[in-house]
Amino acid sequence: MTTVGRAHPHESAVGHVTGRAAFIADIPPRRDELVVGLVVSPEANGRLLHVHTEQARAVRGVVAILTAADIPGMRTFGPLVADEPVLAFDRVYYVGQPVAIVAAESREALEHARALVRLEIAEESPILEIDTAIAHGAFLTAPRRIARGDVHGALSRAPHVREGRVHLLGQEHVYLEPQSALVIPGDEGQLHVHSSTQGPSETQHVVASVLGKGMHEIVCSVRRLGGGFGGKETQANLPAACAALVAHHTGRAARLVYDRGEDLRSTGKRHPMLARWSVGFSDDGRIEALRVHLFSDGGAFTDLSPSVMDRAMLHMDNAYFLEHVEIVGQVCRTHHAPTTAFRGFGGPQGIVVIERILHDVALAVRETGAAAATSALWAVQSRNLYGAAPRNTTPYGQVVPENLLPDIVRQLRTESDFDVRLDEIERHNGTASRWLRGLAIAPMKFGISFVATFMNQANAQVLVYPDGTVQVSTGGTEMGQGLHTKIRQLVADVFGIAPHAVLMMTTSTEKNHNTSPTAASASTDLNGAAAVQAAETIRMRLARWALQQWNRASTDAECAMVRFADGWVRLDGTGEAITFADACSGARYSRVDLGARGFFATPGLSFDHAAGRGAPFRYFTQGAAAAEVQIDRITGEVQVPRVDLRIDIGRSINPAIDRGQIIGGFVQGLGWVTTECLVYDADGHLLTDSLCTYKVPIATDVPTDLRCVFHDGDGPPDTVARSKAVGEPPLLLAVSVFNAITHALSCVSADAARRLCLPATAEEIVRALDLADVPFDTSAPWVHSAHATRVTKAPE
Ligand code: MTE
Ligand code: LUZ
Ligand code: MOS
Repeated sequence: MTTVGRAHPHESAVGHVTGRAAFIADIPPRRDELVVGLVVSPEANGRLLHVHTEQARAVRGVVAILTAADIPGMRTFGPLVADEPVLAFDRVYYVGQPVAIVAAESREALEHARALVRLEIAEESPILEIDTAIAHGAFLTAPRRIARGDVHGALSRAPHVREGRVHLLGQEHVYLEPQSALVIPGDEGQLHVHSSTQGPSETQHVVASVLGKGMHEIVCSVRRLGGGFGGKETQANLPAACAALVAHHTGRAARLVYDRGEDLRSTGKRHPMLARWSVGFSDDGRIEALRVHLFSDGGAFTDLSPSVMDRAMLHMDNAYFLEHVEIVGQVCRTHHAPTTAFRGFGGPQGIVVIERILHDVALAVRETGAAAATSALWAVQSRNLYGAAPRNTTPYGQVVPENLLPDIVRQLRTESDFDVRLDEIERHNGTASRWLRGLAIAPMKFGISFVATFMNQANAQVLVYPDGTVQVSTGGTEMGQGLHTKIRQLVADVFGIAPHAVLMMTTSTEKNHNTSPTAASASTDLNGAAAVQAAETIRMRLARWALQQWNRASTDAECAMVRFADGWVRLDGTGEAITFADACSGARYSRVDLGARGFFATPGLSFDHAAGRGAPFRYFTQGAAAAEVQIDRITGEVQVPRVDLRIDIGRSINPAIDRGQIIGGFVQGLGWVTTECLVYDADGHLLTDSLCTYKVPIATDVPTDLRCVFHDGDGPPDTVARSKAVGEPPLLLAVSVFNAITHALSCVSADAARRLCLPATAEEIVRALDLADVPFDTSAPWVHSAHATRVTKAPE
């Protein structure tokens, strides 16, 4: 009996619900341990004139106060460009930027001293908006371009042309465990870093470079994360480096755990984006030419912004064939915390933009009377969907292999009863009801592989013990997504043993080095493949050993006849059999190596950044969603009574975990498109710095009727167990809810639909519906507003 394909519980399920699963803050303190906290900039922009620490140093129990001058190695770091200071030196660039580190014997001493550190800053006015950054020429990158065909010519030939723009806000990760690190000094200046990081190798690298040490002097371990969602792909590095600085200077263990408010204020979020477009289309809404200019808010430093922009541009096509197209993307520099990876990594922004463009086209088609009002959006979507060759190549030249989209969308329409419900909803909207309803589909395809080709690699270590039990270590980190459970199942199947005989060990750089962060949804594809490969090496050795015991030739062909199943090792077609455990102990006695390492590098990838062409993705996870919304016309409040999801994830390794990823990802996306609104004051202070003011979805926000179907498919032949990545793609399905809200507004007026920006908060909907006739002041500061007019003062 195989275990792959079964709904095994998450390896930490019991630990999570009982509270026994340990996070960084739960590791028992050592006797010499110091509590660490940061002093951060209260200003968004200015010259840092002086850091006054004398009074704070005098507090009893304070052991160290460190500033940039105390950094022995590199003062700046960054995954692509080392432009981010660990601690501010000559200037401050955002509210919440770390300036000094305080280490104390107790939390009381720490808080007392923190309040006494005084920062002297000569304030300057900050850039807080994409529009302002563009006006000032404040950019972190030069424009990048992906183009095909003759856009200029096609735009001038097109029967209709429209221009438009849409503004999307960011999103806070709200992982349950805030950023945390515990650093313990070891022999001869070595340091052991326990970090809640998605990228232990990068954390190791940053700590080493900041301390001026070799990477071999630093070990970074991660047992688990209390969620990451991209927010710990790079941004766990700064707190780890700060704790390491304390351990380095004091020789004592040092622990830094952000509180929620600090985490919300100091760490970067999803990239806000602004898109401007010109679209040329035929009478019936087929896109003939499209030019899009995307601007993202990269915050103060580069972080992963160029890669996020790449992925946004590479997902601008979403599910649609764009023959003549030009996509230009540029990252703006503002005085916010550096924006970073967040589930979808620019992909969600890219597809919201193209979906809005299709709405714009659909509304124009409706205005010309060329198509019936009913299903205008759906008609335009289907007219532009990727199809058979030649309508199946992306703007960057990669063919969409196994294009399942037409099939997925067709089945979704049937199972969601889409046409009938759409009719009924549009009829309803013609009545004078207080409730405005909407229904729309969003198709989705998400490219699997890191857009930086070199990152698509992984290694794994498998250790088999003489009692037939197995330990597996990979560079992949477990953040709740079920990676460890899936790898455990995969390895159990290689040996034909029960999953409980396999344990996933703490991720640590001393076992698996030079690894990529656990990200891009590809961790099972990468680490799972490496682990399977290592396990297969050992299985081969065991098969040879067994054949020798049975006095058989141990050729490759004979080895292939040895079966590992149900805890036994058997020779096909003979009665020869030995238990797996006996084989392991026997093989050890015969001095067979029962440990192996596996290495996997994704084959077949190529992407030329300069040309904007190539095949950056191994395959696409595809799906579609149909969402229904109901809007209160007076309050703007949105309810989501029903959602149908259909997604192709190949052959699921663990359907229970995958269902959890799909529903969890969808609901996280639902928050982004509806209620999660980041509000800053005019000086760049985050006003929504608690979960009272920043509204994430809770259980009661989950659609009442939420259906989730795995699209029937065989999966790609060359992925691990023919599975497909599942982590990020479902978040993109929540764009269906935004489409449904836009549809509802379009039943009132085309302008209302065109005004809507993201998130579609209640206030935003009321504003879009009718600027003149609303029961409250739409210039109120918390109305985030479509065309980027913005908050100028805090709500009273
Ligand atoms: N699921 C949980 N429970 N917690 C998380 O932090 N992160 C998401 C997704 N699902 C996340 C999650 C993100 S951003 C990614 S990239 C993938 O998991 C990473 O893991 P995978 O590659 O194993 O899918
Ligand atoms: N991280 C990264 C990612 O460095 N490159 C990517 O392409 C990516 N994609 C999704 C999430 N994280
Ligand atoms: Mo996920 S944004 O790739 O960590």
